Amino acid sequence: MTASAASRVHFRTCNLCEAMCGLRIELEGNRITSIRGDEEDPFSRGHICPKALALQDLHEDPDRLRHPMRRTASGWERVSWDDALDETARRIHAIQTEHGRDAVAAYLGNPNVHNLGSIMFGPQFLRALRTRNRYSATSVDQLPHQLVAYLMFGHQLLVPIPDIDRTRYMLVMGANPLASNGSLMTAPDVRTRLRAIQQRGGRVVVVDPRRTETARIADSHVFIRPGTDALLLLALLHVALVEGTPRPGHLAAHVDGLDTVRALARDFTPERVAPHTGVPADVVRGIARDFLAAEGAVCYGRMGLSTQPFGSLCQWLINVLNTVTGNLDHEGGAMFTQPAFDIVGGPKALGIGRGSIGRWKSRVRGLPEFGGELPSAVLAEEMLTPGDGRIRALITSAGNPVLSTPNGAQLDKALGGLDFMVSIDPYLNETTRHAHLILPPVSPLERSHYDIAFHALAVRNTAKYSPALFEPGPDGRHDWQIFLALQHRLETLRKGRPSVRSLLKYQAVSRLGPERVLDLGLRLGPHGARFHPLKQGLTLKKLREAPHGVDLGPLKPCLLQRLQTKDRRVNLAPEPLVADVKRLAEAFPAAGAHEVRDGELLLIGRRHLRDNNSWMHNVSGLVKGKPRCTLMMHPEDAARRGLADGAEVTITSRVGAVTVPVSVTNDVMPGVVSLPHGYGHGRQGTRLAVAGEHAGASINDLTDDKALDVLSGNAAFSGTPVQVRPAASASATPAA
Ligand SMILES: Nc1nc2c(c(=O)[nH]1)N[C@H]1C(S)=C(S)[C@@H](COP(=O)(O)OP(=O)(O)OC[C@H]3O[C@@H](n4cnc5c(=O)[nH]c(N)nc54)[C@H](O)[C@@H]3O)O[C@H]1N2
Ligand SMILES: Nc1nc2c(c(=O)[nH]1)N[C@H]1C(S)=C(S)[C@@H](COP(=O)(O)OP(=O)(O)OC[C@H]3O[C@@H](n4cnc5c(=O)[nH]c(N)nc54)[C@H](O)[C@@H]3O)O[C@H]1N2
Ligand code: SF4
Ligand SMILES: [Mo]
Repeated sequence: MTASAASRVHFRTCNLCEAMCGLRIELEGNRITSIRGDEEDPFSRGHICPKALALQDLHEDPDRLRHPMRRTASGWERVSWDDALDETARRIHAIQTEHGRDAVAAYLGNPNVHNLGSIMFGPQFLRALRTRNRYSATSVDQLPHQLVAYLMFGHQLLVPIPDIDRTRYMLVMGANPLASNGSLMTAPDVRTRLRAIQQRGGRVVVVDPRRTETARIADSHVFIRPGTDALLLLALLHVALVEGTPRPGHLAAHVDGLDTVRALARDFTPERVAPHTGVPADVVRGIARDFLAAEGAVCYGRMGLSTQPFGSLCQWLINVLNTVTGNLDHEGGAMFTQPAFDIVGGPKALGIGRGSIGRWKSRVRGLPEFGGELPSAVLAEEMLTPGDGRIRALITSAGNPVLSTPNGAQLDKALGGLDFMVSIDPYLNETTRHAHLILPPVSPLERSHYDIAFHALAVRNTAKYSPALFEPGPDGRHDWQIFLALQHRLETLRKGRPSVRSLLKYQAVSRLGPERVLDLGLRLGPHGARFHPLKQGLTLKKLREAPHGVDLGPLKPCLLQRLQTKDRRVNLAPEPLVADVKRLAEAFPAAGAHEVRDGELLLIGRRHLRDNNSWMHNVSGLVKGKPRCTLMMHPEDAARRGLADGAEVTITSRVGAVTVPVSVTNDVMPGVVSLPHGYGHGRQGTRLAVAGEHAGASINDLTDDKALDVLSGNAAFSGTPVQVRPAASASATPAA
């Protein structure tokens, strides 16, 4: 792009969260003069949130790394791409040769999923590494959804999506879409979509230990004790199945396991679970009654339900509830997408694997792999525990596991002891400061964009391609180019000699890039040119001609075509999930009730509209204002501890302690405290000037790497037991 003073307008999709908002970016020459919502985007209709403006800040951020760097005794030095890539491949190869393939681990973070090139070229790089020590943010996030989808529908990404635009009753559990903008529910402008439910006479009910932004606009909000949602869901099923009659609708002839589920729900009456959940039996019955009566109802559960000790049970029981009430694969219920680039039903080479369980186990704790990955909660112990197979080297890509995985302080320590670490990342942060080499990719505005993942998780079938806004500079490399270059070098080292064949292949694939694969996927997809009778379907060219995106219509019932189970039936009662109900019943016995031990409080997380996990605190426009890394506490709990609003408190858990200000509020239920994640900046050796001034503390220095949803291996962040007391240096206000 030549720099001229001419003004121009560029349209693209925001890549920062899952909402896929359309942006209208104005430029004078190569200077961005405004970023606004694209009114002509048929899906987002002009909506954006404050983070969209940060795309410019990120692009211009002086702290963003623009060339590879090597850590030396006297600090970081600039190195050429060839040197950095050669050295990385050489070190990985040497360590794998000496200590075995599994001595090298990889951790992939969340922004990979928002990056076209990484989705397309990351998996083959990982396969080329040939290690069983693969980790990602999946196991601190949505792993239970994927496990349950695999067990019930035969593919880990056949995740049902709430049909928010047509439902008349939406039961939101453990999600706060008004802050997060929706997750596993790509729905730009979720506020308007929730309001629309109410305007057409429907209801929105939120179940959450905190009165969230979403709860505030809902018709009703129900407090629930963290970690007990599976009990509540069983009680809803009890009312629907034992006291009422199941009605799985058009799926009735295709569903197995209904009797098993009904038998499981028999004992879990609303009265039996109320002492544990804190939700009165009549409230449960009221929700069940309204859910059953609504013409189109959906239960939707996200982070708060996945990252708890019964995360898989929760996501399973949600699917069961939606199914037995006739709302699965039904308008206004929980539906399945038919994305233009189909990673589930399309050609195998362009898709994501169906899933797998337990093909290998983690060395120390013996936890099973899922979909080729081990739980991130074991990453540190696999580095710290001596013996054969110990992890000695790590590759991170778009991840900050020191701040985002449980017991981050332990991982922080473990990273310091690695023989080699390389990070593909634009920032020198809490994780990458331990790397020997950092390989920074281009900024999001320097790459093209298509949401392979989020179109597949959206509440409408749409497709949109955005070209790069800026041409990368001579030292710019795309994530996919870094993956491909490393893969080529590793394969060459393994062969022991350069081979013309592999060089030609590397050059050919480099020339193709993500665009050609995208075009192929679009053509072969359900809306593609290949299957269209008049050959009028989608191609990349068609998408280039539609810069605001293409609307492909509302979700349609399609499960029976998309189902990937071997017997082509829905398995309502997969054996591992059925068996796990016993663990639930034992954890919350029929005769018992919740007991508070020695002033213990249960810690949960929270998200704020202006945060994005750990990595956008270097944008001053987003961090200004009142400090957000505070511990929310109910007035009764504060009074008991002699704490006034704003007092510094020390929070301790089994694994660590942090100090933050307390924020006394009725918005959390008694016995529960809430701290956001993604903070804990300002550490030595990082290069994040703005974030350092808004450092906060990391909740994951409190969360426990031993607390898991044992079925999936997902981290159980929610409900971490903690003690809270006035910070040592602070003088406490005496209790009234
Ligand atoms: N602004 C912003 N947007 C984001 C992100 C961000 O960091 N900031 N992150 C993005 C990512 S990676 C994701 S995965 C999504 C997450 O999207 P959401 O899941 O919508 O996000 P959270 O705000 O974490 O919502 C979880 C809710 O669960 C509640 N909760 C905690 N424990 C329990 C429990 O035991 N039971 C119940 N019922 N509720 C519980 C919490 O109080 C919280 O309100 O957001 C995405 N969008
Ligand atoms: N206690 C608690 N912990 C949590 C959560 C919680 O709710 N509570 N939420 C969890 C969830 S849902 C998630 S998804 C994880 C996130 O966990 P991670 O993915 O490990 O962490 P992020 O904070 O998203 O960090 C993203 C990293 O990617 C880099 N980056 C950004 N864009 C790009 C890019 O285009 N290419 C490359 N190569 N790098 C890029 C950033 O600089 C940063 O280092 O955190 C989890 N941790
Ligand atoms: S809601 Fe998400 S996609 Fe939309 S502008 Fe904000 S960060 Fe971007
Ligand atoms: Mo996430």
